[in-house]
Amino acid sequence: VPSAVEPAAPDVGVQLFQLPWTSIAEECESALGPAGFAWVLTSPPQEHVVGEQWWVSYQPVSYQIESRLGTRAEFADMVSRCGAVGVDVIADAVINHMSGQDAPGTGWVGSAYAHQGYPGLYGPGEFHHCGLTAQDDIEDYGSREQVQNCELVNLADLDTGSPAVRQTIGAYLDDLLSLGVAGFRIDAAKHMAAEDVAAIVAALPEGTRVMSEVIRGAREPIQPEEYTAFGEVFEFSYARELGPQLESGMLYDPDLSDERALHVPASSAVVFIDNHDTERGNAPLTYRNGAEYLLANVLMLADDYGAPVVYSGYAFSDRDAGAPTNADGTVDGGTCAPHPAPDAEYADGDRTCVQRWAGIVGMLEWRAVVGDAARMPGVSENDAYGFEREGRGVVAANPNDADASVAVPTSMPDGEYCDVVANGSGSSCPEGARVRVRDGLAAFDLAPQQAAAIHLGSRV
Ligand code: ARE
Ligand code: CA
Repeated sequence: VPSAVEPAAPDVGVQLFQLPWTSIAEECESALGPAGFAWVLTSPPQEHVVGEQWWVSYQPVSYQIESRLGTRAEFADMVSRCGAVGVDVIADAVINHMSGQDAPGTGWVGSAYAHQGYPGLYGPGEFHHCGLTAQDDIEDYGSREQVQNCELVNLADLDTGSPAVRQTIGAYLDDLLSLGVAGFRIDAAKHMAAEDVAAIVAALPEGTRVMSEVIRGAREPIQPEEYTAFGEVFEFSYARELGPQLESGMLYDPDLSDERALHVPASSAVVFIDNHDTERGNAPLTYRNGAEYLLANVLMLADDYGAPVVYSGYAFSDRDAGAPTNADGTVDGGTCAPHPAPDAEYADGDRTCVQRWAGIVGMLEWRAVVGDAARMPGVSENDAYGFEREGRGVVAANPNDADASVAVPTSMPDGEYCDVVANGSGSSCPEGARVRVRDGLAAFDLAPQQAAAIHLGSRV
């Protein structure tokens, strides 16, 4: 690696969906830390209703940090072990609502609950009773009042305008911070008035990272921009814009100014190709798409917009199916071997382990090398497309079904460079993974649905 190339820590996260704390701790040490991931987003850590489905995690019944994913001690151990290898933990905070069961029951740790009663935590007076729809459920996303004060799929909707409720939520978040988490994904943030979330965030220590889930919806009154004053937001436009390009096989440059249309400013954005909802919904590309999914992730990781989060879950054919469990009902973390990457052949329940794919790990190295170098205008040629991050790296992708070549203008020095997507890093590069730069052009020969990337430090 030339001395001019000082790898910076890229702000790339990974969502390890429904992975138990003990497994995340091991993953931090063996994969995430070494690859340079800056943060890991966990599934919700609090006590939840009992059930086989993954989504029980999104139905809190108390704020005890104990769930199918692990105990409080395991959570704390994960945070400290991840921190020791430079990986922050972002916890998924479910604070808009509690559980969505009509009948009373007992939670995972034994806490009793009723639809709007959580002994010692919240009583009926601390919930919204919107009175706007027959069942108090959200029916019309065009109504701000319904979206924020009615129930999202029957989930008991907390009165987040109430100082007492805000304080109880704040105490839960403080408890997680006391265990060392760096910040929170705010689940269903759209369903809380931005001023309510702002007030809850204002009470947290300065520097706490906040990422609000506000799904951008056309013609909806509540937009992500309302939530950027106190943190980042997940920008759903990003994947929505890339998906159709990949489906049509025609990649083109985004708006290269700082302000992309229908996107929050880059510094406010967390971007992703899919997440646990969209892979079960209308995401055009998921782990099932193998090479094409990797290609999409490579383009996202090469881009200069937002903080990317790589998604890693488990294979499923039933939308509701939870991850495999142990005899005691806790989630089994599974293993990452022996799938070659990317591999679309998974059995239900297999972990996809996207964070370990050579192309993903290689792109983290690439991103560290390119740092904040400008994204240059791209070129499309023979149905392939590529662009340079000025003077530091070049990426190219062929989203089509036939071989394609593209020559991408670059100011990188002439020479042979290693494709870090194929090779997983710029070192010990086999002949077949090399790309030549000559006279200001990087020449890529790409197989169908192949992406490739070279950086200053990958010169052979
Ligand atoms: C489950 C059952 C329900 C049942 C409920 C209560 O599926 O039938 O009524 O339990 O018993 C997850 C699952 C749900 C699950 C829920 C609670 O996806 O199936 O319900 O957990 O266990 C909207 C929200 C957005 C939300 C998505 C799913 O705006 O915030 O819906 N996403 C988050 C999480 C989800 C989670 C929840 C919120 C709840 O990421 O995983 O639900 O905590 C347009 C709008 C969007 C809207 C979208 C879908 O695109 O613009 O705002 O997203 O439609 O309606
Ligand atoms: Ca609400």
